[in-house]
Amino acid sequence: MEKRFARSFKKVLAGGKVTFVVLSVLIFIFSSAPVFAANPASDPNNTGNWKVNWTFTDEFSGGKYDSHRTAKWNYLNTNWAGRNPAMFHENNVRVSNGLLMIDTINHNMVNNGSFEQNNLTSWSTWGTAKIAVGSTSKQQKPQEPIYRGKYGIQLSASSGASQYISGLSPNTDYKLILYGRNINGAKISCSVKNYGGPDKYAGIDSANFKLATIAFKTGSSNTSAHIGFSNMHAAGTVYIDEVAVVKKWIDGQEMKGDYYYTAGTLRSRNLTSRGYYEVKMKVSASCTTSSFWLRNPSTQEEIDVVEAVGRSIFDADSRYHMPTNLHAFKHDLHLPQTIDTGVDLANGYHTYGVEWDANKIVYYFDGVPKRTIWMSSVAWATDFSQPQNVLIDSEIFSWHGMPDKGFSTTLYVDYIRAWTK
Ligand SMILES: [Ca+2]
Ligand SMILES: [Ca+2]
Repeated sequence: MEKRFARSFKKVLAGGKVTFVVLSVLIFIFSSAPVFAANPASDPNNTGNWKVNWTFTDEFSGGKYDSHRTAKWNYLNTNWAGRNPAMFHENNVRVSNGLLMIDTINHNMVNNGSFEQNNLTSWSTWGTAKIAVGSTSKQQKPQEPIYRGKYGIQLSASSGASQYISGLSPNTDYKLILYGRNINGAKISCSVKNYGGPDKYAGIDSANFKLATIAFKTGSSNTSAHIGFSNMHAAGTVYIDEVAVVKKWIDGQEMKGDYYYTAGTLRSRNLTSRGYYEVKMKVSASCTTSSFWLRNPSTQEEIDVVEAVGRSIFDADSRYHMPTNLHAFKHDLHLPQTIDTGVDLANGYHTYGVEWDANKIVYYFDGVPKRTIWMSSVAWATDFSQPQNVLIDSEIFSWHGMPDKGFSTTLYVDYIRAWTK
């Protein structure tokens, strides 16, 4: 034992050269760490003389340059409340322990209200009620049998469905919302009863999906309500989807229209231009999106660096995918391309970057270039000389699935960094 130790010790002494190399490597690693942090992945040696642009850079660590909710970021999007049915909410954007966290929460009090369980569990039905199956296409048409996701409910003549909703707060404003369409002589009636006030009704008579809303306020001691919908006529077919009971006000913000989730966003207050932009984040392990992009607020050109879906309900491989895109909406130009990263993006932190210059747009994953769009190949390339906002958010893409009642998820962001010249 002793002998072996002595021999090893001698080896170390004799290996002075080796020690020198090891030390040099260590010194290089430690000394180069801040250099890497200060340079864009597109130019690690900074031959282009890039500078960190602190207006769009945030480590979310509470330091000098972290000004979440102040000079740097809006926590709401001034001209967009969020993709329905998820409404951006200030409280869904949090910062602690060096991380930005964006929550997405389903506030629906209805069980199986989107029918995405592919059954009628939790519903009492009469007549002939059954599951309707849709296409999960990205742009669902109003004349499809479902409104969002993949499933809805279909009612034949003189049929209906109802559900007792429990867990409501007394003396509180709620609304029932649902989408319906009726064909071949059918007619839709929906109702809210037993909530502590008079029975309330609304109707839909439309061949395309249309929103119905019934506002109601629970009584001073009522914590439940009875909701229902039916095909009143002895003919035709009714399709219903997206049934929700949601508080009118959630933490001081009114839930408008058909919104019943809350989600979050950060949007830079200032416009930026060409440069290298990067986010380091852990994608939400759900069917919601984790997105980082740039966009011109008036002319609407958009560089989507990533719109990741950590766990699509309809696509098991979504967890590996980094969907990128380039949009010039006013010219209907869209250049989507999905990068297969080969790793589960919801399992850890990864960097997603874009180099935006006059000649090209290059998408990076973990510091490696993965896709290049040459401006010379793009119609309307000059539009991408316009300044853009930097944005991050979480949305519901219904074509990746509709999470059920009680759903809550979080997107974790370590930093957003920007370099410009
Ligand atoms: Ca549905
Ligand atoms: Ca951080």
